[in-house]
Amino acid sequence: MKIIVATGNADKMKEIREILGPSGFDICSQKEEGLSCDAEENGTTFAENALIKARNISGKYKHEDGAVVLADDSGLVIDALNGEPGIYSARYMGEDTSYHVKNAELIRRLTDVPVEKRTARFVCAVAAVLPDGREITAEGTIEGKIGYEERGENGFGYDPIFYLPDLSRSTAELSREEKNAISHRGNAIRAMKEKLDKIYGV
Ligand code: ITT
Repeated sequence: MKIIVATGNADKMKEIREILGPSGFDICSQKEEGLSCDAEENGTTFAENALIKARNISGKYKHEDGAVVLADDSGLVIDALNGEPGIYSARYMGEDTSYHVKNAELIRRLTDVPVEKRTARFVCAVAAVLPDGREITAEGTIEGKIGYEERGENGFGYDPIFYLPDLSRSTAELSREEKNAISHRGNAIRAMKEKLDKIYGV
């Protein structure tokens, strides 16, 4: 069975490929299939937005053999900012604003917030639309705290300010394998893979 990953984010695509690893599925990106998502992400939850993206690409894939279309909607939820940027994580301060600027602004907004109240989590909802139209979702999270400065060069997006107290490192200071083993995306994709393995007897 082919899995088409409905994301335009190359960093996410790379992580999803690594997390799925060698499997009974043939994994391709939407780009490799010449497809792109033009649906508005107007859902109110991560899961709704993941389903919107998966349905959009599934509706455009016309091959007889069919494919599972998998989409990831994710973001950073900061408790002291009432959950911001949340489902608006990619759009926060504008899609074209650099993450260096976005991260600096989030740190600035937390200036007076003490360490115990800087709790945050990355959330990832993964949705799959199967060739027969069935829809499945899975979710994963990772808990951490917003740091006082950017740290680390790995990962992408908000990783440099997402600090893991137990490891004394940001997720941008983890290796790819270390991040995937504990991340929101790792947890969500592994939960989804279990469901797909059951359905397809892989
Ligand atoms: P697609 O919709 O095409 O998949 P996107 O980047 O627009 O790509 P989202 O709407 O799901 O994806 O936005 C997720 C944003 O949340 C992403 O751009 C990052 O800013 C942030 N984010 C998600 N996972 C992250 C991670 O593992 N590390 C750092 N930031 C992350």
